[in-house]
Amino acid sequence: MALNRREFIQIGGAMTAGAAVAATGAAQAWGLGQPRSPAPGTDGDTVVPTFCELCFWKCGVLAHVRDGRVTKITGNGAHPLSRGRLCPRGTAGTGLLYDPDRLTRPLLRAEARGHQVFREVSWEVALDQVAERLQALKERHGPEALALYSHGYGGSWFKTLVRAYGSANIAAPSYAQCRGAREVGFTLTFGSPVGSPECTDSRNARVLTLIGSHLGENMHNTQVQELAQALDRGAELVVVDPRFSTVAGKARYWLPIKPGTDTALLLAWMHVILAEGLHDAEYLARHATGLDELRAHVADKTPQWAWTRTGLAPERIVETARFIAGARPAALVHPGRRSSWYGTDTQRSRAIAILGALLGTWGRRGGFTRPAALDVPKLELPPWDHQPAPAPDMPPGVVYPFADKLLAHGLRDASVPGTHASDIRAWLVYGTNLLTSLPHRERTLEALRALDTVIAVDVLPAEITGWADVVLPEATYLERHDDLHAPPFRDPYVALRQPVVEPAGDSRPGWWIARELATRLGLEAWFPWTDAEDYLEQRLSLAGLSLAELSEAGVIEGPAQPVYYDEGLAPSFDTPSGTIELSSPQMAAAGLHPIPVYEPPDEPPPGHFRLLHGRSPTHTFGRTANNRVLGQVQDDNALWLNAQVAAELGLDDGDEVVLENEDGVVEGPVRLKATQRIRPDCVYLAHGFGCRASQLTFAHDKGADDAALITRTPIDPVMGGTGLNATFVVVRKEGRT
Ligand code: MGD
Ligand code: SF4
Repeated sequence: MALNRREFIQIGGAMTAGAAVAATGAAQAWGLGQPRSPAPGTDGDTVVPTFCELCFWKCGVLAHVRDGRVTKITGNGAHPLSRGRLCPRGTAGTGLLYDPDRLTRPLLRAEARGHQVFREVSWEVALDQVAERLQALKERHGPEALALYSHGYGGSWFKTLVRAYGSANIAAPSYAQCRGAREVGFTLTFGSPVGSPECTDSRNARVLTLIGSHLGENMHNTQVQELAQALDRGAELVVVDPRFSTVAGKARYWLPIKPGTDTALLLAWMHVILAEGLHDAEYLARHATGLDELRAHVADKTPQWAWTRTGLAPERIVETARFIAGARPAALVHPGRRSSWYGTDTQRSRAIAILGALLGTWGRRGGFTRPAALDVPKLELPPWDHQPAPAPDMPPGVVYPFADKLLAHGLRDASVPGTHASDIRAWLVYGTNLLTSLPHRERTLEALRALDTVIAVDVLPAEITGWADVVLPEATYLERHDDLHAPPFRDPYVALRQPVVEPAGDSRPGWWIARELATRLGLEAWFPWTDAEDYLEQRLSLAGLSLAELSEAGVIEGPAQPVYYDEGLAPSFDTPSGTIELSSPQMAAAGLHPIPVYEPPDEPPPGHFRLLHGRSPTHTFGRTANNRVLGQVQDDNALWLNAQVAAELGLDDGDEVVLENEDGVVEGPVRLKATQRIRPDCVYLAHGFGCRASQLTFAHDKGADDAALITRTPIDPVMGGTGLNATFVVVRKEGRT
């Protein structure tokens, strides 16, 4: 049974007695106890530094507060990721903070799951319920029957809770549905992943090649700033995309490649570079192995060979190969971010990495930096006292040999009765709307109907919360502390998330919720602190820092360090051979192609288009769709279709159309954007719209949801990622069949 779009959550019932736990003294409890004085030059505003959560980049922000309300949010000049500037979403945090639809009270399901009726309860009742359910689950089925889905920085508290409880079944869609294939491909090649924030050195690139990476629409603040800096300095762009993206408009070369054929182009580029001796022979001789095998492998991957596959003229392939190689090593071939495209994605990412190696870009200025993090040790915790069973995220008898994190869709499949021997019976869902982030929506619904227990921790009544038995309302990032952020980055730093204003209603910080649950479950030993400030103080003291100094500036930078191999940093590659592995013995040992092989994607059936999807600069997946500030800029998506094809189908720009996939799933209506900026064989949607949750009163029913149409996903044999660009659809005017 598909969920009816009109189905909704009725939140009813009065708050029970005792709901206002800790209503007195709340300022102290939530970390707002310190007096703050007005910031100079702000007309009386108090300015509090913290870091953003509108996406996962974690830029430093300055929240301006007056009379207990946030009036505006600006970039923290001291923070290495923002350097005083934010992207449009970062400035719109108030749209989340003051969203009238926010979850502000704990909720208990009042009727059977699927009826979507809740009653408000006190925190004691809600937390007792969760603890009782989890205790009973452990006794009956063992701790591994619990899966945690967690996406977002506040999830760290719940990861500790679930590990302490005894389950390692922890996953996020950011791996198998996003950058997992990229990280595995780069790790197989160089011994380390690209990471987040990416270790790309765009700002120093002379030629920057973007393969399906729509920087500027895909808005990661630092990356966009660095792209602008590079362009200012005269850098040139090569953009490979079936769509004339915004950044393609700034490129020297736009290569409108046939979707799914990028590996053919990459192999042909390698062919030209090696045949013409344009590679960095000295760098490869010092650092790489497998060059002879690679040379033999690409000998017949000529530009003519690639032409028939990619649709790109051979002369253009030769010209761009020479152009890119002419700038080496300042010739970054960008690794992209969401790499979950065709189920052949680790091999494509390997091909990008190998091309980068031929150009000598890894560890070189204008290529990739090799940063290290500031050393901020973690608190010592007791060992996890339970030996977790083998993860059930792969189907029985199937192994994806290089899957180094759990597969979110695999845990979902293990929650559908009868599919796996080792069943998952309960989900704790933190900050991820699985109905739109996982493909095969029907299967997710099947799991949600079958599970014994579903608990959601969220800030908004997203669709997933409508399926929960208990909904725990979290305070937003502007109302809470979280763990310290000290990632590897060119400028090493540690940043603090701290509350700026009081939590709305009876929402609570994640650290408090997780700790309360731990106490009820007898797991306090993994939470050896009284509150977040105590935790942060203890952790900072291990690094010789204090919370007082960090809360003042929001960020502390460490000493500058060398980040390039030829400028003082010793090269090291954490592969089995200790070299860059152009041909991968690890892959060969696992029975996989040691050098990427081009595998053609399926062709669309007659009358069908390949469905492509990407990002909008003012939104992050579905998490910002209800943000009324951002909605003023964009509140829905449009379906891009080639203008000539639209005319042939009798469709006009602005028409309302619907899409239907090969399995008969219909999505829309959605506005048509008839444009010459896309190839005739594909259509394009920005992801994150078409919201089905009626309680999100602003976003509900606006635009179309690409995820609902994804019912066929080739699986990457290397690491188990889902190919999300393998859907074919027909497009027709609404009402017409
Ligand atoms: P969202 O869909 O934005 O992202 O997938 P998700 O992580 O599921 O859902 C975010 C949820 O977090 C919402 O319910 C929101 O209300 C809640 N939330 C926001 N802030 C907070 C907070 O501070 N605390 C708590 N507790 N909750 C919060 C993203 C995933 O999707 C990713 S990373 C990628 S790259 C993939 N992209 C993608 C795609 O482009 N197309 C399709 N079809 N599927 C995709 N799946 C993947
Ligand atoms: Fe916030 Fe934008 Fe930075 Fe993401 S890129 S953390 S939304 S300011």
